[in-house]
Amino acid sequence: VHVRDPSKESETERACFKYLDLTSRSFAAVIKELNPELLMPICLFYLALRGLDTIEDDMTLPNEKKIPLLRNFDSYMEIDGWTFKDNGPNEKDRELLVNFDKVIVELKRMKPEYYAIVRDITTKMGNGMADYALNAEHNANGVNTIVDYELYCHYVAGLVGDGLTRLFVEAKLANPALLERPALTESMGQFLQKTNIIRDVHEDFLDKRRFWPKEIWSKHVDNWDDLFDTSNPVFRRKALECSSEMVLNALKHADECLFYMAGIRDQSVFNFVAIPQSMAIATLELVFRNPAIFSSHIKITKGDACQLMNESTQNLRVVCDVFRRYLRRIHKKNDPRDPLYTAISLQCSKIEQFIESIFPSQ
Ligand code: PS7
Ligand code: MN
Ligand code: MN
Ligand code: MN
Ligand code: MN
Ligand code: MN
Repeated sequence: VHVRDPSKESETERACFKYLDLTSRSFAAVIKELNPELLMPICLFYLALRGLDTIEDDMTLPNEKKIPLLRNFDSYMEIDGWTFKDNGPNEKDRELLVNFDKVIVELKRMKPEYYAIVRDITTKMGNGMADYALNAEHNANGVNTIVDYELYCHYVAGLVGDGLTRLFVEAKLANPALLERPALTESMGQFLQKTNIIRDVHEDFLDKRRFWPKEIWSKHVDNWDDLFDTSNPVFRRKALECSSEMVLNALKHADECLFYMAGIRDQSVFNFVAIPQSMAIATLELVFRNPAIFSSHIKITKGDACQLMNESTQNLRVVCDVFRRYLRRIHKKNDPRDPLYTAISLQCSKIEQFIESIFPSQ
């Protein structure tokens, strides 16, 4: 196992690891365990995208400032000494942008093949975030159709998957055939991002941001705010039914995620991709038919996270067992009074059968 030696690192390299720790909850640990060939490139890829997301998430920045920053971020990250100090005081990741010049020094030291991938994804994500911010201004701060919802998830997560897959293949740590199956990569990002959007619905509501598509919620309530009116029992039931539809929509990516992971050839890369996916299926089970999502920020327990870490650092069979376990729990929690009861039940069976076909439980 590879261990970092901070005494052999440059000052800017140490700074990058410091901002990685400061800005990420779950990713810091898995990035630091990566194969040394990809450790620094993926750390820098993460910091570039985290910088972009810190601008996107800052609701104190007016769109006339935010949009050009997002669109030009790929050029700014090539300017020696560039920093950004205008994030609102509450923006938890503002320190990263205040010290971004140190990240830029390291970006310039990357292998050109890796840097080209990082730059390409940063360009595309920044423009996608800008399109969304502009569009939100005209649509009561949110997305309308399921197509728009999935396009947003593509910009902020599908593209990350694309960049990571190209890095894995370039480093010869994944099967190049993955590059010919972009739908599998897209599902990896969509599954993580959709789960995050379902779980964070209350936090985003407080920030006046809405990612749940109107095409879904309007089938359940007339006004978006009704979902958060926990004093009304009818709205409480409607909100749960609406969240069931969001969970069902996310579940359609699960089988392709398992398929993608079969293409990974390096243990450290496997751990890096499998841990977030296991956390996502467990989070999906936690949010399913859980009214607390509309009034608080919920998270899986430390104990469960710990067990998932151990299980996801073994092999695909064990990760499939994790998926099977949480799918059975979703299946059991499903309520016959839910209008989507049958659809959810069928979807769970379908994924369980897919797992059975690759790893029969004899
Ligand atoms: C480059 C490792 C592995 C093929 C910063 C990993 C926010 C869910 O709600 O902070 O803002 O607090 O928990 C990560 C596919 C992206 C998608 C995306 C970059 C998986 C900026 C992660 C992560 C592709 C946009 C969680 C998508 O953020 O959310 C690297 C394969 C960043 C991955 C955002 C979200 C990540 C996310 P919140 P988080
Ligand atoms: Mn964001
Ligand atoms: Mn964010
Ligand atoms: Mn957030
Ligand atoms: Mn979120
Ligand atoms: Mn969050």
